[in-house]
Amino acid sequence: MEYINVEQAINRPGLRLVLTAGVPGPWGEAAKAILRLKNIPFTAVRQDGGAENAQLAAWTGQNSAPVAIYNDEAPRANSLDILYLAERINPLPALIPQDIDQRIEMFGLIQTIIGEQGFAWQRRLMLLQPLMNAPGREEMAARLGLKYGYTDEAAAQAALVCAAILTRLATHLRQQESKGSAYFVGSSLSAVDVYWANFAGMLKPLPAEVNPMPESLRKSYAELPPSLLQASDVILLQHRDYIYSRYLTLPLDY
Ligand SMILES: N[C@@H](CCC(=O)N[C@@H](CS)C(=O)NCC(=O)O)C(=O)O
Repeated sequence: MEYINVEQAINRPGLRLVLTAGVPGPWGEAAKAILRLKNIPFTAVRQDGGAENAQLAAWTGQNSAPVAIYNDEAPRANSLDILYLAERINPLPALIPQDIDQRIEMFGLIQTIIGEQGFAWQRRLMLLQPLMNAPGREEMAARLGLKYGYTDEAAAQAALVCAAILTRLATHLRQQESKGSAYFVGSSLSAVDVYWANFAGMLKPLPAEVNPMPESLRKSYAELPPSLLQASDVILLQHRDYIYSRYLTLPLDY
């Protein structure tokens, strides 16, 4: 993926999307997938994972990715704000259900996958644990740990929280399957399908042929404790593979 830097991006018109370069950050991958599904063009702007990203902080008030900046509107650093922006720029295909009950169901599921303390948040605490005292990684790990609430106690709990979430997501998909639907909500694609497809990589990354992520990162993702392996119902990855095959673009490009 070609990136411009923050300085080049600030005065550009249109949609700029700040993304972590070189790794498949699930929040960023999901934001890209949503924009691509809707055929919304964007300029990719570089963020360096775990680094200070001082210019990004000065521009957007925070230094994580993704951030969407649309013309001269305020930067959107929350994934759901980015989703709503995408729905506004191009309403079709709609990824937020019209039906209010389905909408409530969908946002609850999304928050459980991508939100603070959700699946990905907890999984990140697990991935940070071996880095906290790793030689040469201390500065990055300390920065990420501080930002995302790392404590040894939280990391020790994280696998069980993740497992409980995965079990619930799998139950949900099984219930949908019994009604003849391959989707999380109702009988068609919604944003939660796109999020889960992109976040399932934190359980099992897509293979190297379509996802050339750094080997060290792939190795750390592969070390799953028994509680997570047990909670990993095959339907979770079958859903991911189905959504990629029908709606999303491979190989990943970051
Ligand atoms: N608030 C964000 C989540 C942002 C987030 O967790 N970003 C991570 C993705 S791995 C990140 O940028 N990590 C690298 C860093 O903080 O430098 C959202 O709702 O989209």
